[in-house]
Amino acid sequence: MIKKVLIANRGEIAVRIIRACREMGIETVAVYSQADKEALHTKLADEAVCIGPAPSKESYLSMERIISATVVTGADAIHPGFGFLSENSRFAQLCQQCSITFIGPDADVIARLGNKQEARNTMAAAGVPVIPGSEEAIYDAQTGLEAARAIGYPVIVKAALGGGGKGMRTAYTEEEFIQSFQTAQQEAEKAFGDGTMYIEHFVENPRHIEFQILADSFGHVIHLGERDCSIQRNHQKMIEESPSLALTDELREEMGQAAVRAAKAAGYVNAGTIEFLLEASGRYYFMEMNTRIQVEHPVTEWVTGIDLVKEQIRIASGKKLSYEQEDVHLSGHAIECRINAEDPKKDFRPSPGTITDMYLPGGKGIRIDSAIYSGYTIPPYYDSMVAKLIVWAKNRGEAINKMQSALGEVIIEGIDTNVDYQYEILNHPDYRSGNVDIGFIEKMQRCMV
Ligand code: MV4
Repeated sequence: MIKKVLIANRGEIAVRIIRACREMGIETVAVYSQADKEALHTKLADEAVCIGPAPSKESYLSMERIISATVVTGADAIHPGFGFLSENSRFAQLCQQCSITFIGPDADVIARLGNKQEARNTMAAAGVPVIPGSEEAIYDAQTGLEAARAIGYPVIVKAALGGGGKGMRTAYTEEEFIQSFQTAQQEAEKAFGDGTMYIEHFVENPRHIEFQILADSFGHVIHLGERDCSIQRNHQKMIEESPSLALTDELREEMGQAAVRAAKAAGYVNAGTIEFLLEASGRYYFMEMNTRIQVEHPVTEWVTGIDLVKEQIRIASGKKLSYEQEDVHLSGHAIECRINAEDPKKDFRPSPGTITDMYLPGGKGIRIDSAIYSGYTIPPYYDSMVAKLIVWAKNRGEAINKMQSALGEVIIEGIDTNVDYQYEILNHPDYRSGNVDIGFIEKMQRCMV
């Protein structure tokens, strides 16, 4: 039984987790940095513990400080949210050693899936389609060159410990390859302290489709359909939706089953996401698996009616899933826009500061997950995402109209936001017709300048 949860995060996701706990009758402990004394999560939790100065390294990324706060407050579990320590296998292991329930998968599963090259091989062995590529780790450019020749150009060189676009380079020719490999490897060594690389054929102009799964500790695994996350910029998603226009019911069924196989092959327990690249032809490939609750989880919650954070807590408490696959039906259409404190006119430069006045929309089919309020000062130390606006309607066209109407009502004074930019994306004929891939924003941006 989990009686008290420490939330090792901040911002809207911390608030989201506090709300789920409260509804379940579970006590909550917030941790906060000196920059977050006035943050909403600090105010909303039953208890709050200051864990250090503003920089994340000395607060939200400090395992010792977070574990200490857990022990001192007598919390029995930690929910890591996303980012920070959420996919850190050493942290999950530390929790286990301290008899604290980590609300997420086992440390060894996080570690195995965190190595993208190992994850790829695990999935291939389980019959999940992977992108043609190298089967073994590659440490030098010469070996890479031979692998690339066998795979066929264009190729992409990736860091085994990478993700989010770091330590990744494409090569269209042999001439280009050596340089690309070395640049990617240097970046990987700097970012992850590890130069283990692998190579894949480069899939051009795909969509990013990810499947939500839930897995309990009794071996039950279900999928909750997909999210189309193709609208992104520099590996930062901007708009996510469910279902995807690109999937037929047959393809959804097939990819969903592949996602379930993937989770089973990894020995996965808790909520997870299988990322796929989907070609226009309908061919799909496993890319990586995320072992955390994700920013865009609300679109899945709305089309399935399932509360993912509550399921995470139930699973971590050793309970069986509340749903079987037959209970899961996708209904209507949900879209999420991420509202960031940034200036799209200045290359999306972060725009922290004080919110002098604020009004957020509401009404039927509108959900706001945020941690901002009028008079709140957004600190400059953390992520620029300050709110998520999620809408639901019977179909995609109505959901787009509702989102535009809602974006039009948003007032956030005192800082710059991407709200008007989001509105423009939703106006774009290619977005409206669903004619998008992961290069959409880049192309739209080129047309604007
Ligand atoms: C790829 C790819 C094309 N082909 N792999 C981006 C981050 C990391 N998760 C893997 N990524 C990609 N891997 C092959 N073989 C294209 C990307 C990619 C991408 C993927 C999803 C969403 C946005 C993206 C933006 C640029 C590149």
